[in-house]
Amino acid sequence: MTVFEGSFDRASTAKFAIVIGRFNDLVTNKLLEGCQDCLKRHGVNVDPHGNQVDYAWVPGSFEVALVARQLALSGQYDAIICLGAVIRGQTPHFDYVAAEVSKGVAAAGFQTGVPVVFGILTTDSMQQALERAGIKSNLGWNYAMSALEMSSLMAQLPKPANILDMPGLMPQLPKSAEA
Ligand code: INI
Repeated sequence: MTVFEGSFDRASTAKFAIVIGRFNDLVTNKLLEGCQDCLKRHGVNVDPHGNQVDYAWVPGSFEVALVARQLALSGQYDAIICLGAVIRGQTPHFDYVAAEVSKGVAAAGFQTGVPVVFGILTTDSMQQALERAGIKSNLGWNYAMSALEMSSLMAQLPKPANILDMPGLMPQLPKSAEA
């Protein structure tokens, strides 16, 4: 039998997209730096004008999953990395945004078969977020490692026997084409 395990040695040929929320960009820009640093040190050309990494900026974490799903459906990427920072405030808003982005990012991966990395910090304070975005460690690095590992692992796994088993990849007919 087989043991499937991702490696980090095909990084120079893989293609990635990074979706970044502008909300709390003090934090998300730092996550992006950590992410790019890791990819670069594994041989990925992170230049936005290069041919390995595309970047999509969205208003906030709530929008991240929609864009990640669309990018994944394009079939152009080996992994998508979602970066955002949801920080608890005085109202329940945090809970709604955090719940939707976590469900949405998971759904984007399930529906498309493309690894979609959950790089969304959910913290009680800006201090906690900054500590995870460079002051103590930078989780952007870890998110990039997950993308490298998962892109390699998915490339090794057996493909679905039938394209119909991947409903997310079925073309959507316009309403007017339905009988
Ligand atoms: N977006 C975030 O990324 N982090 C937050 O902490 C946040 N809070 O707390 O409001 C936030 N809100 C914006 C949201 O993601 C959407 O962009 C907005 O609601 C428009 O759809």
